[in-house]
Amino acid sequence: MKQGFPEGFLWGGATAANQCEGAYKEDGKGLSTADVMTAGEKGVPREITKRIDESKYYPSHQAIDHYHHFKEDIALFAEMGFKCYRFSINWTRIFPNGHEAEPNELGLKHYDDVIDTCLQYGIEPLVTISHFETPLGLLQYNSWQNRRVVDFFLNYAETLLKRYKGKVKYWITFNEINVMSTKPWMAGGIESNDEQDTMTAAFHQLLASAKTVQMAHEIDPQNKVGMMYAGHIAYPNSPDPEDMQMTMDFMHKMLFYCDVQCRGYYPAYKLKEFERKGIELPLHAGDLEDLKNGTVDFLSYSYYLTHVVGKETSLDFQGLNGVKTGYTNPSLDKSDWGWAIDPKGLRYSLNYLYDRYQLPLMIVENGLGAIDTIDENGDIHDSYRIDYLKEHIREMKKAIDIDGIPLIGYTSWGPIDIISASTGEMSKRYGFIYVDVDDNGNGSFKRMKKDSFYWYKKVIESNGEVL
Ligand code: BGP
Repeated sequence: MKQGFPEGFLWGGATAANQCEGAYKEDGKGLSTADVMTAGEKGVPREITKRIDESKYYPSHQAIDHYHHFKEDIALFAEMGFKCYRFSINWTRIFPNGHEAEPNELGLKHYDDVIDTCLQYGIEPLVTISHFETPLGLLQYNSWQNRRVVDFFLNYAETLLKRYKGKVKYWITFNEINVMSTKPWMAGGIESNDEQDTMTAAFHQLLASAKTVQMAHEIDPQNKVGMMYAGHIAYPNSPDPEDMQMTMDFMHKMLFYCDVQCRGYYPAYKLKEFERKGIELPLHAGDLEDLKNGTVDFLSYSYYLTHVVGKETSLDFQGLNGVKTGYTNPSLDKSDWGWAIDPKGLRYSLNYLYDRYQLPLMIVENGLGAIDTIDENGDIHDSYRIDYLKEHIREMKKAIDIDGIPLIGYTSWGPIDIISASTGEMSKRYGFIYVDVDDNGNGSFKRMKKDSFYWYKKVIESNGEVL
């Protein structure tokens, strides 16, 4: 039986429009929630303001100016041998306020050029339709708490599916759709501490996703549409069954998003929770059929770290909805930003998710945010990033060779340095390519190849054999 990564494995990298494009008001683009969020205390974007405070620096306003550098950047990705480039289309470039009937042609033209540039190099575009870029214009409707936003999203998705029919075959509806439960202001632009509001918004996104899957298959049967999960995988802090129960509760808080999109219905544990809490799903006639008929073709997820959950766990990582969790795992090292480094956990997560859903899997974010320095010769020796990625790719290979997991692709996060979502910083660098811009947006924007650029090129050339 053939060992190793399958022929046609989609090696590549992933970005998000709001974290790389900049040009936040160019060519008719409207404001998205990412454009009015600053890095709050401890560098975490907080509530969304309705306007821009001219005295502040907003990372998304220029980011690394990928909007004007995309040809150069994609050429560098092609030099590494990319088979796939995951990027998001910024909703507000296409519908500036989110609710217009007709699209902004200049916005569509930009992504025509990005997609054509990918295809020119034989790179498969993997388009994230919504990646934390909710139009500010939708806040007047209370954003995703309002069912009308489902229709606005479907109009946007249909515009893309028809415009790029035959050019884009791989789609993701929402980036890390479960982040609606952990950082709703980032995932959907809603500002509410009421769980009913959050679960209503989550339902509307899940419904929008399911209807988009059906539409994508009608428009082009070749379309493959995936869901995307922020892979919050956890271990119990001790063999105490109570810690195991807490770990399962932690996992369930976000796995239900995957259950709905991969199985087509809300799981019993979630419906029982809703009953206990008096939470009502805002169902209309036909919704449950839409969920059932709109299950995804593949499950994609981001994998950076694993959690430890239990009665005694430290609160390094703010408890998610009261569940005690933390990055403090004594058997794991941490990144410069305190994220547990757990390559073996990646193989565990692949098995866990495949066992649960029996769908093709794709890792669409994995990477090490680190401090990079340029030496006296102008070189960037990021051996720590090579080590991180090498170990994670080794575990992916075991998942394929030993566990028989149908892994179809790997797009590492930030193939080029881009803005960190959780901190708003440039200094948390992920790329194989360094970009000369600092945390305040100052620099030459020059692109420079790190050691990992040459290393990843060899990995792809050998289809994962040379690590
Ligand atoms: C994920 C997001 C990405 C990216 C990544 C890295 O949650 O989908 O957009 O930001 O996290 O995290 P950070 O940028 O905070 O280091």
